[in-house]
Amino acid sequence: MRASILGMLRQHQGQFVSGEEISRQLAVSRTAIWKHIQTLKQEGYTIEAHSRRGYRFEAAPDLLLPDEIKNTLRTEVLGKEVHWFRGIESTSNEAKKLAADGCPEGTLVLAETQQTGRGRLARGWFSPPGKGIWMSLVLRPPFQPQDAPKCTLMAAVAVTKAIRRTTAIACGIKWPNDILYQGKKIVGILTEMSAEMDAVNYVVLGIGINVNIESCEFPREIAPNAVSLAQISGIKISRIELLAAVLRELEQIYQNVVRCGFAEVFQEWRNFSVTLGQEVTVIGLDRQFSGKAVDIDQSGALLVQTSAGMETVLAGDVSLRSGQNSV
Ligand code: BT5
Repeated sequence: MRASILGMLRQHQGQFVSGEEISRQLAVSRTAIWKHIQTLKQEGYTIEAHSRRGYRFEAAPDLLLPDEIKNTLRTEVLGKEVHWFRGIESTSNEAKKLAADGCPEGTLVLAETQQTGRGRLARGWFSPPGKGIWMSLVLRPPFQPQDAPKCTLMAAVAVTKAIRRTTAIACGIKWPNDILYQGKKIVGILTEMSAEMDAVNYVVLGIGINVNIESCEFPREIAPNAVSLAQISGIKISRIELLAAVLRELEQIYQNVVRCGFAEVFQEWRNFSVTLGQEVTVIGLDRQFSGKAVDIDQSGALLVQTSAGMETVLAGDVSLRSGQNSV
């Protein structure tokens, strides 16, 4: 109901809409409207209330609120259920809880800030308030468990396309989970799953996008290798527009993957890759080696030509020896 009231006020931007009119159109009492308006104000909306003229929408807060998202989203499944937090430990932890409790596919968890945002291997993810998109999405794909890691490549392609479309920034993908601009990381992706032997229960896609972070705000240890979209473009970027674009791209690609498999994702991934064709150093859990990244295989693993032969890299960190990035 709150979203409908908001929608109605927005339609009449700059003008008052009487409580009576809202009450008639939405079949809700004037007391209930007043209560919804109070909640909207508490969330940070500026709405002028006048005893005779009614309510006038003035401004929305710069927050990724569910009511705002509903007005902007152009998807059928992704983001239809949204859980928003001003602050949370990690959106992926929350999404995993919701997924285990049976939430629908496409459930989206968003936070303005994360206290203990996570990267891979228990690394941290810097998530300052209001400056990024810190999101986790629950998928329930009809894949075999061994296909789930390919979701990282799928998400990387979707986010790259959304960023390019929304900001015209020519970012690229570093295998497996980073989106970079001129060697600096804009986006990190963390794919986690719960599965049985032959079926996936759920996949949680955790995506962190540095949107409006200033260069001086990054902690010293990550500053040399990190950048935000606003830094690159020189203007403040609308988080909500970018979020809508990410979900739309992701939904289209995901639906296509479910119908036809990952071949198209892999081809697009190759086109956006900044890793292929480069001399790389691979740092795995128990060993390190160097060679030329030549392709990805059917499972999404990176193929690296070394002096000793072809290596297949399923997990690990890759640094580009051109000095481009070693995050
Ligand atoms: C990743 O790990 O890149 C995956 C990051 C996923 C974050 C999202 S945010 C929403 C969701 N909820 C979570 O709790 N997590 C997900 P990895 O490849 O391991 O990279 C981690 C490394 O990136 C760190 O060790 C830092 O060096 C660097 N880093 C941390 N925060 C960064 C930031 N905001 N921008 C760029 N680099 C960062």
